[in-house]
Amino acid sequence: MHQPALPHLTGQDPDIADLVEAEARRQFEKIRLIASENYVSPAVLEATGSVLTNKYSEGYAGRRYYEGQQNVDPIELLAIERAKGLFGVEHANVQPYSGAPANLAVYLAFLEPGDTVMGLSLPMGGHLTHGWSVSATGKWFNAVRYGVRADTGRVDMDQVRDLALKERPKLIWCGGTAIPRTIDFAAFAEIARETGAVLAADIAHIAGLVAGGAHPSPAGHADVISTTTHKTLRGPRGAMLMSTAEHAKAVDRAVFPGLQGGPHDHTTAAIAVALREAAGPDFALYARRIVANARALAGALAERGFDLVTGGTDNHLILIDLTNRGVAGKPAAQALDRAGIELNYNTVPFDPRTPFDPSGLRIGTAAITTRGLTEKHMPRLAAWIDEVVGAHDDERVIARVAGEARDLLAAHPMPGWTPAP
Ligand code: DSN
Repeated sequence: MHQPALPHLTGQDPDIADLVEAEARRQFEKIRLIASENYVSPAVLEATGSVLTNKYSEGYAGRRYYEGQQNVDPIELLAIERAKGLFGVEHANVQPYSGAPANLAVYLAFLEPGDTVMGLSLPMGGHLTHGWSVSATGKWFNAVRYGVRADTGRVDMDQVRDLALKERPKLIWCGGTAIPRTIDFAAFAEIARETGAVLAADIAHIAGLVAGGAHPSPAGHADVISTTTHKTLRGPRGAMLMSTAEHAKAVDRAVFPGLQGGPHDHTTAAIAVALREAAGPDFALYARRIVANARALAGALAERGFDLVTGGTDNHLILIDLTNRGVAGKPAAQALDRAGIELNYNTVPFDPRTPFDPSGLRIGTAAITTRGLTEKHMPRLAAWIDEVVGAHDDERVIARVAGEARDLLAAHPMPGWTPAP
């Protein structure tokens, strides 16, 4: 049973309806550990599926290029006010379609083609749009990359400073997609100030933790903050850019008309709903539980001999280097998926293997925390991961674990869908 229900889809397009139903069941039955995913609330689903998808609203509230904005303007203004209140920022733009377009808008706001940008190298945990070579940001800008320390696996702040002093980037990114530790926004801000760079904090992964007070905030440190809205923040697929008042115009102009056309108003409404949820008292508890689960799972995995990058976690994310287990990330991730445990293979720092066949696994605890799993479940989860990684070609073990995982999750409701009685 979908909530909201899908009677028209089921009646009119059974092919798609069947696949949506199958996907809901898959999400219900799998232990979802992809660090960038979550389950949104029925209220967020309703807003996302509303008639707002029918509207065009190029421009900003009070300054649109289309008529009929009597309802869209207040929706977007509410989203903006909620973002500003939740993150303690002076300006918010809720129109970026997703994380990569949001980050591209940062380039457009602050850089000219060929200018120097500095970000965490992708295989060390950065993001494509922080200047990686295959991204437009690496092709159209002079990208220099910092890394993590070989001995700690943590961002090498000495290298960040030395590189910034040598290369004088116009823009410095902090944040990324596979960083298991707290980001020191104050230290990045000091380096940016010393070298005259704009500091952009990409908090896509940790936005929900920041909102819930479970991770320090970049507000007051970064000139601009970029985030998606669908990871730990538990909103719809979308993004936001936040900044100081000084940079508000540049950010807005870069998003529209610089990079995008009409905002996706249904997404804007769903972002507003998610931001209201994130401001509620339950969300701070949720954010703390995400971190508690990640710490408990990391501890249980380490006890079983897994080699964790940085030795553990401060946030929602765990990065496992499987080298000592004699199996690569991809076959391990595929076996775990068959065993009902969904995650992604990932590079680890200094990975001798390729990004498409790397040495690691990335785990995140946002979605399982939404399902109500707690620290007490983490040793069992670690045991399943251990068993499947050790027997990744033994389909009997894999099928047994898949059944056990299904049984565990049957007792934990999923927002947006319940199995037929
Ligand atoms: N693809 C996202 C992630 O999984 O981290 C980042 O864009």
